[in-house]
Amino acid sequence: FLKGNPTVGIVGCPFSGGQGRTGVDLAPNKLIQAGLVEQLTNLGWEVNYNSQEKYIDIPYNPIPPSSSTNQSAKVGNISQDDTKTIQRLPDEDIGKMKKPRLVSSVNKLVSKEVEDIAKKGWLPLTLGGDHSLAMGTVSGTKAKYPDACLIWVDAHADINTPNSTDSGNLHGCPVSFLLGLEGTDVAPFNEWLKPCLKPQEIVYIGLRDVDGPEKEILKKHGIKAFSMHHVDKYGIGKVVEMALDHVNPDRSKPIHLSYDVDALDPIVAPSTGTPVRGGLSFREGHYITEALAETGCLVSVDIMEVNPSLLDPNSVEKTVAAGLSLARASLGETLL
Ligand code: HAR
Ligand code: MN
Ligand code: MN
Ligand code: MN
Repeated sequence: FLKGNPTVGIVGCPFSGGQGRTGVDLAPNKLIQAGLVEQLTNLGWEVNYNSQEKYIDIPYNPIPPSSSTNQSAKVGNISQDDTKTIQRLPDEDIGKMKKPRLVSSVNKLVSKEVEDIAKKGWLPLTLGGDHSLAMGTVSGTKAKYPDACLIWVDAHADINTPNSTDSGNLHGCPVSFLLGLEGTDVAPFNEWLKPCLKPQEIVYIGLRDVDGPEKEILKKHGIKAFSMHHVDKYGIGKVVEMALDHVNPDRSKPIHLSYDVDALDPIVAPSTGTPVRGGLSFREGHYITEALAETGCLVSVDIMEVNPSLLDPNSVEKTVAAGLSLARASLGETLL
């Protein structure tokens, strides 16, 4: 699906507005500083990202001006004025949704950026940031590849609607917006985000913390999900095969991989906002990315929810290293 030399466009999204903890916005720069660009270059990819010193592509968190002036200053197609506009938005809750205007406006930019990169024939690699950003990444991928399927690797289903959410955190809701479920046709999201995904086009791997209303939604819409129970029962090789058979039986459709690092066991990726025990081992987690790389169908990848501000330096190092190796494996490291 990709055109010309294998080329990746990194979309750094230092965004934490879809949930309550700061620090997840530090992940893109942390991953870049830890060597992501060099590592992907060594795999034979041409790597595009914004500027030598300012890796952040999508600026915006309402950060104090002192620390942020330079960091949030430039980037991509987004001017400082856009950033200020976004930061100035009054952002009262709408119903139960927290920071709806911020989440919506940031995702609108992310969607455009991912779409632009995909339309060049490049692979967008989005570095979160929290998982609300998948509203933008998946809709951007779908704009270029309308028949793309979505493989969602996560401890959580992130399919709450604005009505069903208990926390009000929008990182628990992106999938419902992509599907256009009841309650998602609301401003400001419906001003730019149209339902772009069908229930049979998504499959989950790694679930183990799904809310009651989310289980109802999954059942009602017949959405395929492989929980940790299924990983134990069948083994990860069979699970990935069954997941692909469901969304991509002929291995002919483009694949968007949205990877929440909390799918990994907290022993492997401890520094994340909502860790849940009993997750994927290091190898199981990487096997998924390797198997998807092997299909030759991957067109877009998200690495989400690394939070370098949580726990001790050793935990942060492990989690960042896991984010890096998942990115490399997704981009074909083990095929070499
Ligand atoms: N289901 C819960 C909610 O809606 C928890 C959301 C999960 N957190 C994430 N997303 N990291 O995968 O708030
Ligand atoms: Mn750009
Ligand atoms: Mn998630
Ligand atoms: Mn999660």
